[in-house]
Amino acid sequence: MTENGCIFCRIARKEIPAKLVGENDLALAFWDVSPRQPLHILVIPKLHYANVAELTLNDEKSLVSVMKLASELALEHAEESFRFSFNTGAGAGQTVFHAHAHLTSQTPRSESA
Ligand code: DGP
Repeated sequence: MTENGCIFCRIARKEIPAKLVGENDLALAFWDVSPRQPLHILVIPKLHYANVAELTLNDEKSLVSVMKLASELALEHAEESFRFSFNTGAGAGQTVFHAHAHLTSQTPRSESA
C-alpha cells in the first residue's frame, strides 16, 4: 500500500532525503525536521497506513517492527526517560497522514544531542 504524494512514503522509498537514524525490514527512522524536544526521532512503517490505528489493525508485523526500532533507538539515544507518541487525527495535531511514532526525550545521551 503506497500513496502518491505522501511525504513519508517518499522518504521510505529514498526519493527525498532525510537524516536516517535506523532501519529494519519494515520500518524506518529519521530525525524530525523541526524537533520539539532535545531528542526527536520519527519512526514509520515503510508501508502506508494513515495512522497508528490503521497500522495496528491491518499489519501487526509492521507495527512490531516500528515499536522494535523505536525501542532500540530509545535505549541507544535517550539517557534515562523517553516518550513514544502517535498523534492521530488533525484535532490531535497529526499533520502527516502516514503513521509515525514520535520518539522524544528531554535527556538525550550526550553524543545524540
Ligand atoms: P505530526 O504532527 O504528528 O503529524 O508529526 C509530523 C512530524 O513530521 C512533525 O514533527 C514534522 C515532521 N516532518 C514533516 N515533514 C518532514 C520531512 O520532510 N522530513 C522530516 N525529517 N520530518 C518531517
